[in-house]
Amino acid sequence: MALTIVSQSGGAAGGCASSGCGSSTDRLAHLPEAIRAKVNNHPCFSEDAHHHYARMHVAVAPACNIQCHYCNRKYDCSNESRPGVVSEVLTPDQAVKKVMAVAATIPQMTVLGIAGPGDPLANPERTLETFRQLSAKAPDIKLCVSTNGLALPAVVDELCQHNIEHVTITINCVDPDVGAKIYPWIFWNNRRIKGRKAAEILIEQQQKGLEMLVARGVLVKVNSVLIPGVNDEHLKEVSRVVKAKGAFLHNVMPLIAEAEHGTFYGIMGQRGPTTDELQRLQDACAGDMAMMRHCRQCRADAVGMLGEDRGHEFTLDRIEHLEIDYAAAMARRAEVHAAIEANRAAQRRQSGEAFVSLASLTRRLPAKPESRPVLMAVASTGGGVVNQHFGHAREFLIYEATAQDVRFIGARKVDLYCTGDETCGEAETSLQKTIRTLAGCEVVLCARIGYEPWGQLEAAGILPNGEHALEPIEEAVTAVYREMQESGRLDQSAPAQQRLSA
Ligand code: CLF
Ligand code: SF4
Repeated sequence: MALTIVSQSGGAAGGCASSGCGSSTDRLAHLPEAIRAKVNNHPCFSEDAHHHYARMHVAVAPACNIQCHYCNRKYDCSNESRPGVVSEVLTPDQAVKKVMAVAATIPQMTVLGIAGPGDPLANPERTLETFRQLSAKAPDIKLCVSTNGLALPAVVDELCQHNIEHVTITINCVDPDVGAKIYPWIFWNNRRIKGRKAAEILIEQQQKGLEMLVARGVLVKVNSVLIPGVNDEHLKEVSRVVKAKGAFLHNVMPLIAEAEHGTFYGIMGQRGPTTDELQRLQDACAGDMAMMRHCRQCRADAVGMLGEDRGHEFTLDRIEHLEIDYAAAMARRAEVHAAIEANRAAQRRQSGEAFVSLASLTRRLPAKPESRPVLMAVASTGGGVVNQHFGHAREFLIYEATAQDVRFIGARKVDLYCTGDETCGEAETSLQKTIRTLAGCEVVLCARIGYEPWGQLEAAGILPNGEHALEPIEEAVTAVYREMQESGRLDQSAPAQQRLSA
Protein backbone atom coordinates (compact mmCIF):
# COMPACT_ATOMS: atom_id res chain seq x y z
CA MET A 1 0.00 0.00 0.00
CA ALA A 2 1.22 3.53 -0.75
CA LEU A 3 2.81 5.69 1.87
CA THR A 4 0.18 7.69 3.68
CA ILE A 5 2.02 10.96 4.21
CA VAL A 6 1.36 13.56 1.53
CA SER A 7 3.22 16.84 1.50
CA GLN A 8 1.50 20.07 0.55
CA SER A 9 3.53 20.15 -2.61
CA GLY A 10 1.91 16.88 -3.51
CA GLY A 11 4.97 14.65 -3.19
CA ALA A 12 5.26 11.66 -0.93
CA ALA A 13 7.56 12.04 2.00
CA GLY A 14 8.57 10.16 2.95
CA GLY A 15 2.41 -19.54 23.03
CA CYS A 16 5.51 -21.27 22.81
CA ALA A 17 3.02 -23.20 21.68
CA SER A 18 3.00 -24.93 25.02
CA SER A 19 3.40 -22.63 27.97
CA GLY A 20 6.17 -23.54 30.38
CA CYS A 21 8.46 -24.72 27.60
CA GLY A 22 11.37 -22.73 28.95
CA SER A 23 11.41 -20.27 26.08
CA SER A 24 10.98 -16.66 27.07
CA THR A 25 8.98 -15.68 24.00
CA ASP A 26 5.67 -15.93 25.79
CA ARG A 27 6.39 -15.05 29.37
CA LEU A 28 3.10 -13.16 29.40
CA ALA A 29 1.11 -16.38 29.00
CA HIS A 30 0.14 -16.45 32.69
CA LEU A 31 -1.40 -12.97 32.63
CA PRO A 32 -5.13 -12.31 32.41
CA GLU A 33 -6.27 -11.61 28.85
CA ALA A 34 -7.09 -7.96 29.59
CA ILE A 35 -3.54 -7.28 30.78
CA ARG A 36 -1.97 -9.23 27.92
CA ALA A 37 -3.91 -7.03 25.53
CA LYS A 38 -2.52 -3.91 27.22
CA VAL A 39 1.12 -4.97 27.07
CA ASN A 40 1.23 -7.16 23.96
CA ASN A 41 2.47 -4.38 21.68
CA HIS A 42 4.11 -2.11 24.23
CA PRO A 43 7.87 -2.34 23.62
CA CYS A 44 8.78 -1.44 27.20
CA PHE A 45 6.13 -3.36 29.14
CA SER A 46 6.69 -6.56 27.10
CA GLU A 47 10.18 -7.87 26.38
CA ASP A 48 9.04 -9.80 23.33
CA ALA A 49 7.19 -6.79 21.94
CA HIS A 50 10.41 -4.76 21.87
CA HIS A 51 11.70 -6.90 19.01
CA HIS A 52 8.69 -5.95 16.89
CA TYR A 53 7.22 -2.62 17.93
CA ALA A 54 8.60 0.88 18.29
CA ARG A 55 7.96 3.77 20.64
CA MET A 56 8.40 7.48 20.36
CA HIS A 57 8.73 10.32 22.81
CA VAL A 58 7.72 13.93 22.35
CA ALA A 59 9.66 16.47 24.35
CA VAL A 60 6.88 18.80 25.48
CA ALA A 61 7.81 19.05 29.15
CA PRO A 62 10.86 21.25 29.81
CA ALA A 63 10.41 22.06 33.51
CA CYS A 64 11.10 19.86 36.48
CA ASN A 65 9.95 20.08 40.08
CA ILE A 66 12.86 18.23 41.68
CA GLN A 67 16.60 17.93 41.23
CA CYS A 68 18.28 14.54 40.90
CA HIS A 69 22.03 14.34 41.37
CA TYR A 70 22.31 12.44 38.05
CA CYS A 71 20.56 14.99 35.85
CA ASN A 72 21.60 18.09 33.95
CA ARG A 73 18.95 19.01 31.41
CA LYS A 74 20.97 21.92 30.01
CA TYR A 75 23.29 19.48 28.34
CA ASP A 76 22.21 18.69 24.81
CA CYS A 77 24.29 16.61 22.48
CA SER A 78 22.76 14.77 19.56
CA ASN A 79 25.22 11.93 20.07
CA GLU A 80 24.04 11.47 23.60
CA SER A 81 21.57 8.81 24.49
CA ARG A 82 20.36 9.16 27.99
CA PRO A 83 17.15 10.34 29.66
CA GLY A 84 16.65 14.02 30.20
CA VAL A 85 18.53 14.99 27.05
CA VAL A 86 16.68 16.46 24.11
CA SER A 87 17.28 18.54 21.01
CA GLU A 88 13.99 20.34 20.38
CA VAL A 89 11.23 21.21 22.87
CA LEU A 90 7.81 21.07 21.16
CA THR A 91 4.45 22.71 21.76
CA PRO A 92 1.53 20.27 22.11
CA ASP A 93 0.38 21.09 18.55
CA GLN A 94 3.84 20.43 17.13
CA ALA A 95 4.08 17.24 19.16
CA VAL A 96 0.77 15.95 17.83
CA LYS A 97 1.83 16.64 14.26
CA LYS A 98 5.12 14.83 14.84
CA VAL A 99 3.38 11.81 16.37
CA MET A 100 1.02 11.52 13.42
CA ALA A 101 3.91 11.85 10.94
CA VAL A 102 5.86 9.12 12.73
CA ALA A 103 2.80 6.87 13.04
CA ALA A 104 2.21 7.13 9.31
CA THR A 105 5.86 6.49 8.43
CA ILE A 106 6.75 3.86 11.04
CA PRO A 107 3.57 1.79 11.35
CA GLN A 108 5.13 -0.47 14.01
CA MET A 109 5.24 2.57 16.33
CA THR A 110 2.54 1.71 18.85
CA VAL A 111 3.32 3.85 21.89
CA LEU A 112 3.70 7.57 22.43
CA GLY A 113 5.47 8.36 25.67
CA ILE A 114 6.06 11.68 27.34
CA ALA A 115 9.21 11.46 29.39
CA GLY A 116 10.71 14.91 29.53
CA PRO A 117 13.15 16.50 29.10
CA GLY A 118 11.89 17.64 32.52
CA ASP A 119 9.06 15.98 34.40
CA PRO A 120 5.85 15.59 32.33
CA LEU A 121 3.63 16.19 35.34
CA ALA A 122 5.51 19.33 36.35
CA ASN A 123 4.19 20.63 32.99
CA PRO A 124 0.62 19.37 33.32
CA GLU A 125 -1.01 21.66 30.76
CA ARG A 126 1.43 20.80 27.97
CA THR A 127 1.45 17.09 28.76
CA LEU A 128 -2.29 16.70 29.18
CA GLU A 129 -3.09 18.81 26.12
CA THR A 130 -0.86 16.54 24.02
CA PHE A 131 -2.61 13.46 25.40
CA ARG A 132 -6.03 15.07 24.93
CA GLN A 133 -5.43 15.76 21.25
CA LEU A 134 -3.83 12.40 20.53
CA SER A 135 -6.52 10.32 22.20
CA ALA A 136 -9.00 11.97 19.81
CA LYS A 137 -6.89 12.09 16.63
CA ALA A 138 -4.85 8.88 16.87
CA PRO A 139 -6.87 6.41 18.92
CA ASP A 140 -4.74 3.43 17.85
CA ILE A 141 -1.68 4.78 19.66
CA LYS A 142 -1.11 3.81 23.29
CA LEU A 143 -0.30 6.74 25.56
CA CYS A 144 2.38 6.43 28.19
CA VAL A 145 3.95 8.79 30.71
CA SER A 146 7.02 8.65 32.86
CA THR A 147 7.29 10.80 36.01
CA ASN A 148 9.28 11.34 39.15
CA GLY A 149 5.93 11.04 40.94
CA LEU A 150 5.93 14.27 42.94
CA ALA A 151 2.89 15.73 41.17
CA LEU A 152 1.32 12.37 40.34
CA PRO A 153 -1.51 12.05 42.88
CA ALA A 154 -2.96 15.40 41.77
CA VAL A 155 -3.33 14.31 38.13
CA VAL A 156 -4.12 10.59 38.37
CA ASP A 157 -7.80 11.09 37.61
CA GLU A 158 -7.13 13.28 34.60
CA LEU A 159 -4.60 10.78 33.22
CA CYS A 160 -7.26 8.09 33.49
CA GLN A 161 -9.74 10.28 31.59
CA HIS A 162 -7.31 10.28 28.64
CA ASN A 163 -7.14 6.52 28.62
CA ILE A 164 -3.56 6.33 29.78
CA GLU A 165 -2.98 2.70 30.66
CA HIS A 166 0.78 2.79 31.27
CA VAL A 167 2.61 4.96 33.76
CA THR A 168 6.23 4.79 34.86
CA ILE A 169 7.32 6.21 38.21
CA THR A 170 11.02 6.59 38.93
CA ILE A 171 11.43 5.39 42.51
CA ASN A 172 15.03 5.25 43.66
CA CYS A 173 14.31 4.75 47.36
CA VAL A 174 11.64 4.24 49.98
CA ASP A 175 13.88 5.54 52.79
CA PRO A 176 14.29 9.34 53.11
CA ASP A 177 17.84 8.93 54.43
CA VAL A 178 18.79 7.26 51.14
CA GLY A 179 16.72 9.81 49.22
CA ALA A 180 18.60 12.72 50.78
CA LYS A 181 21.75 11.43 49.03
CA ILE A 182 20.00 11.42 45.62
CA TYR A 183 17.75 14.50 45.68
CA PRO A 184 19.20 17.83 46.87
CA TRP A 185 15.81 19.58 46.67
CA ILE A 186 12.21 19.46 45.51
CA PHE A 187 9.84 22.31 44.65
CA TRP A 188 6.66 21.73 46.62
CA ASN A 189 3.74 24.05 47.40
CA ASN A 190 5.64 27.01 45.93
CA ARG A 191 8.66 26.42 48.15
CA ARG A 192 12.04 24.83 47.66
CA ILE A 193 12.49 22.08 50.24
CA LYS A 194 15.87 20.50 50.83
CA GLY A 195 17.44 17.44 52.40
CA ARG A 196 15.68 14.58 54.18
CA LYS A 197 12.33 16.41 54.33
CA ALA A 198 12.35 16.79 50.53
CA ALA A 199 12.99 13.08 50.06
CA GLU A 200 10.26 12.24 52.57
CA ILE A 201 7.63 14.25 50.67
CA LEU A 202 8.75 12.84 47.31
CA ILE A 203 8.57 9.23 48.55
CA GLU A 204 5.13 9.84 50.07
CA GLN A 205 3.78 11.26 46.81
CA GLN A 206 5.33 8.46 44.73
CA GLN A 207 3.80 5.75 46.91
CA LYS A 208 0.41 7.49 46.97
CA GLY A 209 0.45 7.89 43.19
CA LEU A 210 1.36 4.22 42.74
CA GLU A 211 -1.52 3.10 44.95
CA MET A 212 -4.00 5.40 43.17
CA LEU A 213 -2.98 4.16 39.71
CA VAL A 214 -3.15 0.49 40.69
CA ALA A 215 -6.59 1.07 42.23
CA ARG A 216 -7.74 2.44 38.85
CA GLY A 217 -6.35 -0.46 36.82
CA VAL A 218 -3.43 1.43 35.29
CA LEU A 219 -0.27 -0.65 34.71
CA VAL A 220 2.63 0.83 36.60
CA LYS A 221 6.28 0.26 35.84
CA VAL A 222 8.80 1.42 38.40
CA ASN A 223 12.17 2.66 37.17
CA SER A 224 15.06 2.75 39.63
CA VAL A 225 18.51 4.13 38.96
CA LEU A 226 21.17 1.86 40.48
CA ILE A 227 23.73 4.10 42.21
CA PRO A 228 26.54 2.00 43.69
CA GLY A 229 27.16 2.76 47.33
CA VAL A 230 23.99 4.86 47.57
CA ASN A 231 20.95 2.69 46.90
CA ASP A 232 22.30 -0.62 45.56
CA GLU A 233 21.39 -2.78 48.55
CA HIS A 234 18.27 -0.69 49.23
CA LEU A 235 16.73 -1.41 45.80
CA LYS A 236 15.74 -4.92 46.89
CA GLU A 237 13.53 -3.30 49.51
CA VAL A 238 12.17 -0.89 46.88
CA SER A 239 11.29 -3.86 44.65
CA ARG A 240 9.54 -5.61 47.55
CA VAL A 241 7.50 -2.54 48.50
CA VAL A 242 6.36 -1.57 45.00
CA LYS A 243 5.45 -5.15 44.14
CA ALA A 244 3.36 -5.38 47.29
CA LYS A 245 1.53 -2.25 46.14
CA GLY A 246 0.77 -3.74 42.72
CA ALA A 247 3.47 -2.43 40.38
CA PHE A 248 3.59 -4.50 37.18
CA LEU A 249 7.27 -4.32 36.31
CA HIS A 250 10.54 -3.11 37.86
CA ASN A 251 13.24 -1.59 35.66
CA VAL A 252 16.58 -1.23 37.43
CA MET A 253 18.78 0.97 35.23
CA PRO A 254 22.46 1.75 35.60
CA LEU A 255 23.52 5.24 36.69
CA ILE A 256 25.12 7.15 33.82
CA ALA A 257 27.57 9.65 35.32
CA GLU A 258 30.34 11.34 33.38
CA ALA A 259 32.09 14.55 34.41
CA GLU A 260 31.45 16.08 30.96
CA HIS A 261 27.67 15.77 31.53
CA GLY A 262 27.97 18.38 34.26
CA THR A 263 25.84 16.45 36.74
CA PHE A 264 26.59 16.42 40.47
CA TYR A 265 27.40 12.72 40.42
CA GLY A 266 29.46 13.11 37.25
CA ILE A 267 31.55 15.91 38.72
CA MET A 268 31.92 14.17 42.07
CA GLY A 269 33.21 11.01 40.39
CA GLN A 270 30.30 8.80 41.46
CA ARG A 271 30.70 5.64 39.39
CA GLY A 272 27.95 3.70 37.63
CA PRO A 273 27.50 -0.05 38.18
CA THR A 274 29.32 -2.71 36.18
CA THR A 275 27.30 -5.03 33.95
CA ASP A 276 27.84 -7.75 36.52
CA GLU A 277 26.59 -5.60 39.43
CA LEU A 278 23.52 -4.58 37.45
CA GLN A 279 22.66 -8.15 36.52
CA ARG A 280 23.19 -9.42 40.06
CA LEU A 281 20.84 -6.81 41.46
CA GLN A 282 18.23 -7.44 38.76
CA ASP A 283 18.40 -11.16 39.59
CA ALA A 284 18.10 -10.43 43.31
CA CYS A 285 15.02 -8.24 42.73
CA ALA A 286 13.53 -10.74 40.28
CA GLY A 287 12.51 -12.99 43.14
CA ASP A 288 10.01 -10.32 44.05
CA MET A 289 8.62 -9.18 40.71
CA ALA A 290 8.97 -9.15 36.92
CA MET A 291 12.10 -7.29 35.87
CA MET A 292 12.62 -5.24 32.74
CA ARG A 293 16.03 -5.98 31.24
CA HIS A 294 15.63 -4.48 27.79
CA CYS A 295 15.54 -0.77 28.68
CA ARG A 296 17.79 1.37 26.46
CA GLN A 297 17.60 4.54 28.60
CA CYS A 298 16.03 6.56 25.80
CA ARG A 299 16.31 10.24 25.13
CA ALA A 300 13.23 12.33 25.83
CA ASP A 301 12.71 12.72 22.07
CA ALA A 302 13.61 9.19 20.93
CA VAL A 303 11.85 7.75 17.88
CA GLY A 304 11.95 4.16 16.63
CA MET A 305 12.67 0.70 17.94
CA LEU A 306 14.31 0.59 21.38
CA GLY A 307 18.02 0.95 20.74
CA GLU A 308 17.63 3.02 17.58
CA ASP A 309 16.85 6.70 17.23
CA ARG A 310 15.24 8.04 14.09
CA GLY A 311 14.39 11.43 15.57
CA HIS A 312 16.50 13.25 12.94
CA GLU A 313 14.00 12.10 10.26
CA PHE A 314 11.19 13.98 11.99
CA THR A 315 12.56 17.39 12.90
CA LEU A 316 10.07 20.27 12.82
CA ASP A 317 11.36 21.70 9.55
CA ARG A 318 10.84 18.30 7.89
CA ILE A 319 7.27 17.74 9.08
CA GLU A 320 5.74 21.20 9.20
CA HIS A 321 4.42 21.10 5.63
CA LEU A 322 3.18 17.53 5.72
CA GLU A 323 -0.49 16.71 5.43
CA ILE A 324 -1.27 13.39 6.94
CA ASP A 325 -4.21 11.22 5.95
CA TYR A 326 -4.48 9.55 9.34
CA ALA A 327 -7.48 7.37 8.46
CA ALA A 328 -5.43 5.78 5.68
CA ALA A 329 -2.43 5.55 8.01
CA MET A 330 -4.54 3.73 10.62
CA ALA A 331 -5.68 1.18 8.06
CA ARG A 332 -2.09 0.59 6.97
CA ARG A 333 -0.96 0.34 10.60
CA ALA A 334 -3.63 -2.27 11.34
CA GLU A 335 -2.41 -4.37 8.40
CA VAL A 336 1.22 -4.14 9.54
CA HIS A 337 0.28 -5.03 13.13
CA ALA A 338 -1.67 -8.08 11.94
CA ALA A 339 1.36 -9.25 9.93
CA ILE A 340 3.64 -8.73 12.95
CA GLU A 341 1.29 -10.76 15.17
CA ALA A 342 1.18 -13.62 12.63
CA ASN A 343 4.98 -13.58 12.54
CA ARG A 344 5.25 -13.56 16.34
CA ALA A 345 2.91 -16.56 16.60
CA ALA A 346 5.06 -18.47 14.09
CA GLN A 347 8.23 -17.57 16.02
CA ARG A 348 6.70 -18.74 19.29
CA ARG A 349 5.82 -22.04 17.66
CA GLN A 350 9.30 -22.52 16.20
CA SER A 351 11.13 -21.57 19.41
CA GLY A 352 8.82 -23.79 21.45
CA GLU A 353 9.48 -26.76 19.15
CA ALA A 354 13.26 -26.17 19.28
CA PHE A 355 13.16 -26.05 23.07
CA VAL A 356 11.05 -29.21 23.39
CA SER A 357 13.63 -30.94 21.19
CA LEU A 358 16.50 -29.68 23.42
CA ALA A 359 14.70 -30.78 26.58
CA SER A 360 14.18 -34.21 25.10
CA LEU A 361 17.90 -34.48 24.21
CA THR A 362 18.87 -33.39 27.73
CA ARG A 363 16.68 -36.12 29.20
CA ARG A 364 18.40 -38.76 27.03
CA LEU A 365 21.95 -37.70 27.94
CA PRO A 366 23.62 -38.97 31.13
CA ALA A 367 23.73 -36.40 33.91
CA LYS A 368 26.74 -34.08 33.39
CA PRO A 369 27.45 -30.46 34.19
CA GLU A 370 26.26 -29.71 30.64
CA SER A 371 23.37 -27.57 31.76
CA ARG A 372 25.71 -24.83 32.90
CA PRO A 373 24.56 -21.48 31.60
CA VAL A 374 26.04 -20.14 28.37
CA LEU A 375 25.88 -16.47 27.42
CA MET A 376 25.36 -15.73 23.74
CA ALA A 377 25.45 -12.34 22.05
CA VAL A 378 23.04 -11.77 19.17
CA ALA A 379 23.20 -9.17 16.38
CA SER A 380 19.68 -8.19 15.37
CA THR A 381 18.06 -5.17 13.79
CA GLY A 382 14.66 -6.25 15.14
CA GLY A 383 11.86 -8.60 14.26
CA GLY A 384 13.08 -11.11 16.84
CA VAL A 385 15.48 -12.73 14.37
CA VAL A 386 19.26 -13.04 13.92
CA ASN A 387 19.62 -10.72 10.97
CA GLN A 388 22.52 -8.30 11.37
CA HIS A 389 26.09 -8.28 10.09
CA PHE A 390 28.50 -8.43 13.05
CA GLY A 391 30.32 -5.32 11.89
CA HIS A 392 27.13 -3.28 11.57
CA ALA A 393 25.85 -3.95 15.09
CA ARG A 394 25.65 -0.99 17.46
CA GLU A 395 24.42 -3.23 20.23
CA PHE A 396 24.25 -6.94 21.00
CA LEU A 397 21.35 -8.67 22.71
CA ILE A 398 22.64 -10.98 25.43
CA TYR A 399 20.85 -14.27 26.07
CA GLU A 400 21.56 -16.87 28.71
CA ALA A 401 20.85 -20.47 27.68
CA THR A 402 20.57 -23.51 29.91
CA ALA A 403 18.92 -26.85 29.31
CA GLN A 404 15.94 -25.49 31.23
CA ASP A 405 15.54 -21.99 29.91
CA VAL A 406 16.54 -19.35 27.40
CA ARG A 407 16.33 -15.87 28.81
CA PHE A 408 17.17 -12.39 27.68
CA ILE A 409 19.43 -10.66 30.17
CA GLY A 410 20.26 -7.33 28.58
CA ALA A 411 21.63 -5.31 25.70
CA ARG A 412 25.22 -4.11 25.43
CA LYS A 413 26.06 -1.11 23.27
CA VAL A 414 29.19 -1.11 21.13
CA ASP A 415 30.88 1.36 18.79
CA LEU A 416 30.31 0.70 15.13
CA TYR A 417 33.61 -0.87 14.14
CA CYS A 418 32.93 -1.32 10.41
CA THR A 419 32.01 1.98 8.79
CA GLY A 420 33.25 1.02 5.34
CA ASP A 421 35.17 4.28 4.94
CA GLU A 422 38.59 5.69 5.66
CA THR A 423 38.08 5.19 9.43
CA CYS A 424 38.68 1.50 8.75
CA GLY A 425 42.28 2.05 9.83
CA GLU A 426 40.94 2.37 13.35
CA ALA A 427 38.91 -0.80 13.02
CA GLU A 428 41.14 -2.90 15.15
CA THR A 429 40.78 -0.68 18.20
CA SER A 430 36.99 -0.61 17.95
CA LEU A 431 36.89 -4.33 17.36
CA GLN A 432 38.94 -4.91 20.47
CA LYS A 433 36.51 -2.71 22.41
CA THR A 434 33.60 -4.73 21.05
CA ILE A 435 35.28 -7.95 22.11
CA ARG A 436 35.78 -6.52 25.61
CA THR A 437 32.12 -5.52 25.71
CA LEU A 438 31.17 -9.11 24.91
CA ALA A 439 33.12 -10.45 27.92
CA GLY A 440 31.38 -13.46 29.40
CA CYS A 441 29.77 -14.50 26.09
CA GLU A 442 30.85 -17.81 24.55
CA VAL A 443 29.05 -17.41 21.22
CA VAL A 444 28.11 -14.50 19.00
CA LEU A 445 25.24 -15.10 16.59
CA CYS A 446 25.01 -12.84 13.55
CA ALA A 447 23.87 -12.89 9.94
CA ARG A 448 27.41 -12.52 8.57
CA ILE A 449 30.88 -11.78 9.83
CA GLY A 450 34.22 -10.94 8.21
CA TYR A 451 37.38 -13.04 8.37
CA GLU A 452 39.29 -10.58 10.59
CA PRO A 453 36.73 -10.27 13.42
CA TRP A 454 36.07 -14.02 13.21
CA GLY A 455 39.72 -14.74 14.02
CA GLN A 456 39.91 -12.19 16.81
CA LEU A 457 36.69 -13.39 18.43
CA GLU A 458 37.90 -16.98 18.33
CA ALA A 459 41.21 -15.95 19.84
CA ALA A 460 39.26 -14.30 22.67
CA GLY A 461 37.32 -17.53 23.26
CA ILE A 462 34.07 -16.33 21.67
CA LEU A 463 32.75 -18.56 18.90
CA PRO A 464 31.24 -16.62 15.96
CA ASN A 465 28.23 -18.31 14.39
CA GLY A 466 26.55 -17.20 11.18
CA GLU A 467 24.66 -20.42 10.56
CA HIS A 468 21.37 -19.30 12.04
CA ALA A 469 20.82 -16.17 9.99
CA LEU A 470 17.17 -15.11 9.77
CA GLU A 471 16.07 -17.64 12.41
CA PRO A 472 14.06 -16.51 15.45
CA ILE A 473 16.59 -15.59 18.14
CA GLU A 474 15.43 -18.04 20.78
CA GLU A 475 15.27 -20.88 18.29
CA ALA A 476 18.83 -20.08 17.18
CA VAL A 477 20.13 -19.80 20.77
CA THR A 478 18.47 -23.10 21.67
CA ALA A 479 19.93 -24.79 18.58
CA VAL A 480 23.47 -23.57 19.35
CA TYR A 481 23.15 -24.67 22.98
CA ARG A 482 22.07 -28.08 21.74
CA GLU A 483 25.06 -28.24 19.37
CA MET A 484 27.39 -27.37 22.26
CA GLN A 485 25.74 -30.03 24.39
CA GLU A 486 26.04 -32.70 21.70
CA SER A 487 29.66 -31.85 20.91
CA GLY A 488 30.65 -32.11 24.58
CA ARG A 489 31.67 -28.43 24.72
CA LEU A 490 29.50 -27.93 27.78
CA ASP A 491 31.43 -30.63 29.64
CA GLN A 492 34.20 -28.14 30.30
CA SER A 493 33.81 -25.05 32.38
CA ALA A 494 33.70 -21.79 30.49
CA PRO A 495 37.21 -20.31 30.06
CA ALA A 496 38.07 -17.84 32.79
CA GLN A 497 38.12 -14.80 30.51
CA GLN A 498 34.58 -15.61 29.42
CA ARG A 499 33.11 -15.21 32.88
CA LEU A 500 30.89 -12.19 33.14
CA SER A 501 33.09 -9.37 34.30
CA ALA A 502 32.47 -6.40 32.05
FE1 CLF B 1 8.68 5.85 26.76
FE2 CLF B 1 9.05 4.95 29.12
FE3 CLF B 1 6.62 4.80 28.07
FE4 CLF B 1 8.60 3.26 27.20
S1 CLF B 1 10.61 4.44 27.33
S2 CLF B 1 7.70 6.64 28.56
S3 CLF B 1 7.70 3.18 29.23
S4 CLF B 1 7.20 4.48 25.95
FE5 CLF B 1 11.24 2.20 27.73
FE6 CLF B 1 13.01 3.97 27.03
FE7 CLF B 1 13.56 2.36 29.02
FE8 CLF B 1 11.74 4.24 29.31
S5 CLF B 1 13.24 1.75 26.90
S6 CLF B 1 13.88 4.59 28.96
S7 CLF B 1 11.55 2.07 29.93
FE1 SF4 C 1 16.13 15.35 35.68
FE2 SF4 C 1 14.01 13.73 35.55
FE3 SF4 C 1 15.31 14.07 37.90
FE4 SF4 C 1 13.82 16.05 36.88
S1 SF4 C 1 13.08 14.04 37.59
S2 SF4 C 1 15.88 16.24 37.74
S3 SF4 C 1 14.19 15.78 34.67
S4 SF4 C 1 16.12 13.08 35.98
